[in-house]
Amino acid sequence: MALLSILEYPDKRLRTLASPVLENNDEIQKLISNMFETMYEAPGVGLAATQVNIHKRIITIDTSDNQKSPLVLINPEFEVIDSDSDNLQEGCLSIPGFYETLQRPKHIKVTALDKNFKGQQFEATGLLAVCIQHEIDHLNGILYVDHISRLKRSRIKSKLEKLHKQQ
Ligand code: GNR
Ligand code: NI
Repeated sequence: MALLSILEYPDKRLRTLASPVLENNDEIQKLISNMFETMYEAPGVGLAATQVNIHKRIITIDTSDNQKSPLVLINPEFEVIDSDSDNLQEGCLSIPGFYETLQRPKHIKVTALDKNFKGQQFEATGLLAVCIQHEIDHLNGILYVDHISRLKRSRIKSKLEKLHKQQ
C-alpha cells in the first residue's frame, strides 16, 4: 500500500480527460487500494484517479463516518432523476482550504462497474449524489471552481499559487 500525492489547482494536469478502463488487472486493483488509503488519510469522502495523476475513469468514495461504506465506481455515468438542486458546501482535496456552496441535481441514477468489473446501477441523493457528480467532473477535467463566479475562482487561484510558491 502507498499514499499517492494529490495534484492541486491550478495544476494543468487536473484538466486531463480520463480514459475508460478496458480491463481489470493487478495494476488497477493496486491503484484502487492506494486511492482508498490516500482518500482516508487526507481525509476526504471521495477521490478521482485524475487527482493522483492517473488519467483513468476510476473513483473511490466513502461518505460514512467510519470507513464502513467503501464504493468503487469504474467508468461511471449518471442520469438526473430530480433536477431540483441540493445546495451543499463543497470542498476538494485539490483545492485545499476553500469551500463553496454549489447547486447540483439532488437525485441521480448512477451506472458504473464495481471493483470486480460487475455492472451496477443505483440511485443516489444527498452528499453521495453531490460527491459522485463532483468526482465525475474530475474525470472530465472539471473542478468545482468552474461552477462558481470568475471573481471567486481567480481569488482562489491566486491564493493557492502564492502558497505553492512558498513551498
Ligand atoms: O472530501 C471531499 N468532500 C466533499 C464535500 C462536498 C462535496 C464534494 C466533496 S469531494 C471531497 C474530496 C475530493 O476532492 N474529491 O474529489
Ligand atoms: Ni475534488
